[in-house]
Amino acid sequence: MNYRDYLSITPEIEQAIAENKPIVALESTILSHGMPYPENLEFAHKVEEIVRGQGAIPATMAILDGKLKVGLNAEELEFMCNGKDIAKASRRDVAVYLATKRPAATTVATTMMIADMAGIRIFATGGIGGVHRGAQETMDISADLQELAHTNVCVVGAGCKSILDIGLTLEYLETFGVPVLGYQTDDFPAFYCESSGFGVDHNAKDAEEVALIMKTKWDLGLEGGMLVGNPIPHEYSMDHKVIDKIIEEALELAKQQGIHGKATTPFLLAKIKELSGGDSLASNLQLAYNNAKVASQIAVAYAKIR
Ligand code: PSU
Ligand code: MN
Repeated sequence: MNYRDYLSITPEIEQAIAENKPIVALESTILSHGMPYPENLEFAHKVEEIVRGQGAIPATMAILDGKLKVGLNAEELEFMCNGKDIAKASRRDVAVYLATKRPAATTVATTMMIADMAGIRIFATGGIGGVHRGAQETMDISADLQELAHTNVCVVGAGCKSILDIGLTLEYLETFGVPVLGYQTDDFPAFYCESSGFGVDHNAKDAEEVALIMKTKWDLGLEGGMLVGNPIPHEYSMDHKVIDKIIEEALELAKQQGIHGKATTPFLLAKIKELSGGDSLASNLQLAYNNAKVASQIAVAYAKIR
């Protein structure tokens, strides 16, 4: 068997791949471990509608029934949003969950992996994982960053949350040769906030420019992904001071409770939501919709020139 035997691609997406139509990969960890039910289900459908509205085809990924699923039907989306015991699959977990047929949600890393296997080059997410604060001691660095280093997929996200050390995350991406573009901004976005105070390599003026940079990179045989930092729309951007205080509190709770490993990110996300009384969820939804829109525009532009 080879990797293709593990892929289960919907007929619509299979045809779109064959005809070089624009496709946007979407992750499922944001559904299973990043948002409460039923808001996550409403989000899952709406984000797919936004992609379609821009003339692209959505491909939400998951690991189900021992298959790498590319595109989920309504029943599968419902399961990813409300099912019991859904694991979180990063790169190291993929073989385990396939072989043991355990249902699992895909992170940025595994969504990139599956997209690459299927030949999908653009992916919209909320925010990426990165170098955690205190990583000098804990060595907690998300596998998302190594995936960006090696896998040829362009990820559109609202930067990363300041649960991470944003400066070190950007240093890591530089070391591994990952282009970091701002989408119509000079400043790397900080998820809930439009800006982080850290600069990007290049301010991309539009979707066509991002698509051309993707094509040029891969024409050159430069392996690895790209990160497009797309800021949260101004009207939904949260106050730095407010969100930073909440994040500090969440980090302190994680420390007190001895949370570590793959539980860290979901724990922090849930606490932030709890402590912010739902404001952060509203912002999270809006930034993810905006990423889906921009990623779709990039996918349309890329399909024209690839
Ligand atoms: N950051 C968020 N929301 C998320 C995640 C990260 O603001 O939903 C999810 C993504 O799926 C990301 C994963 O790929 O968490 C990273 O987990 P870890 O830090 O364990 O690698
Ligand atoms: Mn980690």
